[in-house]
Amino acid sequence: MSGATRRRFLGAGLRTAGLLAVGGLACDSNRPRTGFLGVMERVNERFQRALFDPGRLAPELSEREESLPGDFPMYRIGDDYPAPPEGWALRVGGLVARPVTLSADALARLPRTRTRVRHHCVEGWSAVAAWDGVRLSEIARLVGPDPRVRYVEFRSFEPGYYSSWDLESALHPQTILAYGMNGQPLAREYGAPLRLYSAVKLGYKMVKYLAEVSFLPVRTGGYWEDRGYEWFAGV
Ligand SMILES: Nc1nc2c(c(=O)[nH]1)N[C@H]1C(S)=C(S)[C@@H](COP(=O)(O)O)O[C@H]1N2
Ligand SMILES: [Mo]
Repeated sequence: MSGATRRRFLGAGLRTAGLLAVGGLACDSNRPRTGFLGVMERVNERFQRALFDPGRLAPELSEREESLPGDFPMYRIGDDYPAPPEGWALRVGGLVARPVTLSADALARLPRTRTRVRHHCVEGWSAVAAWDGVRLSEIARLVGPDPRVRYVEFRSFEPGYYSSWDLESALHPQTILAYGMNGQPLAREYGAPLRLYSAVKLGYKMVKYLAEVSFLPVRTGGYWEDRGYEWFAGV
């Protein structure tokens, strides 16, 4: 078995374990991270963190492989697309040396990158788009996380939606804050003015309608994670 195949094989096994845990959560949905399941979830994080190779890049696809307009599903918890609050700007903070607030203009002035990789939703669909934005590692460089930081939390201005990531996945070169899609400004449906996008996580980890990024020493949860979905959710 090649390293990559073995990694995928183990990942699938761990994800199956995660799904079994989801079944069990229905009994105890108020306290999904305590007791036996909480312990299992921590073990899972340890395994997946050890398996994650921060230097391994997901294949960048060609323009020919982009999903046709209209074929990239819009998946969301709400019935409508939330509008950004007046004077929207991204807050970046937590345990950092230099917290900042970045307007759309300030973000556009930071080094720009494009990533075109396959998106995988836990529901089973996948699609491809080209995403333009700023690497999260660039944002980290700006704010200077404390050495104790191990997690990054992403909060949406869509009420209730958030997620938290391991630091290594957040700093992966194909993890970006995206403000453009397929050469156009990001549309409302896909998370305007700014969303998280990454080659290394499942869809539900990619918070749309971003309001705040926090570098933290402790792990928090997420909208779907708090409902029993696997926390690490690597691809
Ligand atoms: N704010 C917010 N972010 C979100 C969601 C959501 O409902 N609200 N859905 C997640 C899920 S499950 C997926 S698969 C992707 C879908 O992104 P898309 O609508 O651009 O396809 O966004 C993720 N980020
Ligand atoms: Mo999803």
